Amino acid sequence: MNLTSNVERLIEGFENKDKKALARAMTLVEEGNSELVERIRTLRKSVEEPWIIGITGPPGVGKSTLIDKLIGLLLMENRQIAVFAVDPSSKISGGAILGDRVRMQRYAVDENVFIRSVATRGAGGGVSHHLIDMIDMVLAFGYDTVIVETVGAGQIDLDIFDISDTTVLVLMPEQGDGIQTYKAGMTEMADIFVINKADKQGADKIAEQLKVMRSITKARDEWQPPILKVISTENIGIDMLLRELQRHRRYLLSSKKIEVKKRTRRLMRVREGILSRFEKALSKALENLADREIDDFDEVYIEIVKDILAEGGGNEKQMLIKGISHIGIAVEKIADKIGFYRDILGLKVSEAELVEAYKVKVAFVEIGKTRLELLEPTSEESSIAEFLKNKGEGIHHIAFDVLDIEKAFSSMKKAGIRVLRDSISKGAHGSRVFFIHPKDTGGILMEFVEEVHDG
Ligand SMILES: Nc1nc2c(ncn2[C@@H]2O[C@H](COP(=O)(O)OP(=O)(O)O)[C@@H](O)[C@H]2O)c(=O)[nH]1
Ligand SMILES: [Mg+2]
Repeated sequence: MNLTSNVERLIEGFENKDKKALARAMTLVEEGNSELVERIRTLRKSVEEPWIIGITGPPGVGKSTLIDKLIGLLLMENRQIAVFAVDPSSKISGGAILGDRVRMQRYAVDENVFIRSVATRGAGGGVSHHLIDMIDMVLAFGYDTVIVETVGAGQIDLDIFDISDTTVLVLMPEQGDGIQTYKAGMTEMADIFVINKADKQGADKIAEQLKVMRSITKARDEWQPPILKVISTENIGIDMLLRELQRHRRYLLSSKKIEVKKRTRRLMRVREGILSRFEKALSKALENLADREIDDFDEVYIEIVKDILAEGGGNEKQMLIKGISHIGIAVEKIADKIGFYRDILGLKVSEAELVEAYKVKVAFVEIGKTRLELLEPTSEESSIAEFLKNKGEGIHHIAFDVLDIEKAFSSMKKAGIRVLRDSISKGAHGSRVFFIHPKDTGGILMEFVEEVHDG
């Protein structure tokens, strides 16, 4: 399935409010298909004033229970809610997601609620990147309220303050030595404090500690984070939480701080997008160079940059050309040439195979990431036979590897470039190809190939 129709299908699904399309988009995000996400992002208008709420805190304090109750209230306000539970990588809370699912699942079938867990990867994460893309997908789908549940550990939980408009830090009584031991920075950054499990002893003690902390770190701030006592299991205090969330949102809107939030998110999206592309390209480059001694880091760097540019800087003019797929060479007899390429140059040469449609036999010679395609005519009517008759052996065509053959084809047509056969046709191994006339290229017949995409 090629990219264009994939995107079209997904967007159609989004328009029809088909949750399956959204789930598919999520999977693509997790697989790192940033191209597709970018296309959806540009093609589909997203909710204009989304509300993004972060709920963070140590495992077991009752975040999921609280979110479940909050969903109930938000639904009464006609909000469309997407919830992301970030699966913590920490051992302590293993299995938390299953619990989250159970606790929130009564809403899983509600069409106004979408619940999804987000897996954290190993070190280096990439969670934030996926999360931002996932949030964009639900906003494009039409959800206007996003709740992100994260555990207070690791990078993602600091990022949550950048991702969310409002961040709620959930704590509970009997939390060891109190808030001092809690991850530095988190208490200072929260917009609202919730002391959940207020049915247990010690809630007031934590509230006092938070007040002291607030008077020290927030003395000059316009927004004084409220400290709320809540019993999520009994639905006590959730309405108060909703009111404070709304008050904070009004504060963001009236103080124009919402613009700062949006800007931070925009920059974060760029940073994460670049980082994730960079990481992908880096591992690919390292893999390609694995068998060699690498002294020249510039070489790796150039590989990476080339790869990133080819992977779709989205530049229309570049036609999403990834590189040279192969160079076609017309020969009288493949068998006569194998000795040179294989034995003298030491390159790998594939078995010759028949391509009926073009009345040729082809053998590929591998050279790094690209190949030579030796072409031998099997009939007098073959265009290769004609080529040999007119010009003798030599370079017959150059083939570019493109990401989106339809886009390449239509831009050629639009530019008035002469396209042979005037349609895209089937090439080897399920690929799709078209050719343009040598007159427009400087005397070389040019082929465009899109390899098969999965999905
Ligand atoms: N006593 C009491 N238990 C609660 C309260 N809220 C949640 N719990 C319980 O705390 C446990 C962990 O809740 P959960 O929502 O999974 O916490 P999370 O890990 O922060 O998402 C569950 O057994 C809940 O039933 C509360 O207000 N009071
Ligand atoms: Mg949870």
